[in-house]
Amino acid sequence: MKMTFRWFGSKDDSVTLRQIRQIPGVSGVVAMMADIPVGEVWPNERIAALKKEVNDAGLELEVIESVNIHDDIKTGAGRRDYYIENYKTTIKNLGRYGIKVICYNFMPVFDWTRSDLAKPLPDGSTALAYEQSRVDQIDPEHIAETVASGSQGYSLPGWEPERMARLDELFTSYRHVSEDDLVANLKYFLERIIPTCQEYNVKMAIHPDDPPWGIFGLPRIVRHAQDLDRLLGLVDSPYNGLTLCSGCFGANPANDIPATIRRFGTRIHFAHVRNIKIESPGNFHETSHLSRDGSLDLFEIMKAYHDIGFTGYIRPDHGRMIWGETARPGYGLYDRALGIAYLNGLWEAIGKANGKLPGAHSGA
Ligand code: DNO
Repeated sequence: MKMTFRWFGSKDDSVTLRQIRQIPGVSGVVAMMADIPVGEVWPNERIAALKKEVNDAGLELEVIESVNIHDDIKTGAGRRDYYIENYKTTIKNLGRYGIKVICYNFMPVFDWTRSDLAKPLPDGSTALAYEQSRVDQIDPEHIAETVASGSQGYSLPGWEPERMARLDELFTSYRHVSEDDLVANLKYFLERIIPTCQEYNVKMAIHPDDPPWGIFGLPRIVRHAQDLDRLLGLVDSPYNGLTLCSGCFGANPANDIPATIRRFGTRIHFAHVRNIKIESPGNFHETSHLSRDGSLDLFEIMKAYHDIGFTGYIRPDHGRMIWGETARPGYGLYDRALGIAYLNGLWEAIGKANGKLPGAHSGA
């Protein structure tokens, strides 16, 4: 596996490349370009500059999270072919600069959703939380304000202000989009981009819906293992793969993460590994990565990756805010660095117990 760390860019992240370089075992960062409007082409010069900046800091840039999908592609609206052509150009441009994996999602209107971005935990830290009854009370058209009020002034991935400003219009555009339509629109998109991915050796890795159930009456199609089967079958190519996010997919206790890893093995290109505490159905909060702090068994998850000989990219995921850090919710330095140390420790121990050399630093 290759251990990575999500980074939002020097202008938009409280964490520096220099700090990331000092976390043991990290090979590279997972980056994005939040200022490029969804649907526009990512220009070569911008990609070249980002790559240089990351490489100059002694880190690799091989994964992008995310190149977001324009809502016209998801709804199948008039301009989808135009946006698909732009997406193909972005894939080509990224491929030319050595990007190997693009993480994306196909969630209508909203990316990830939480009811609280700073829930106090008993140890004095804060974490992201989801409480169904609170989400049910939120007027979806005002959710952007709720989210912004807890975001510490940082932009939040997937909550682009220009999209949030036209939520009314977005909701209307999905009014007649059923789940089957959404699946058909994903197929239409994948059929057109996967040949380009193959040509430029860039693997697509879809992120599950977060949380993995329906919200605000919108269609959702990446919620459980049957959904993953269906979507991998839409275009049966290694370039059509998964980002398996343990904390997101695992919020539904029926989703067995180690079993999912063993089942989809080589189609998982990117692993997000984190823990959550499920309080009751539909209610959870995030925790430290440690197994005993949450509901997921991180040892079993890392063992499953080890057993399948995982050579893809992995990153710790949302961390708590600890030690007085002020940062983008979920994306501070300290708790994610602790997460990496723990994941590397599990990986080394599992490898040695299996009689194999640790592979944490050896790359793909
Ligand atoms: C939230 C992230 C998501 C994820 C996208 C992938 O913290 O896990 O925003 O990056 O859903 O497209």
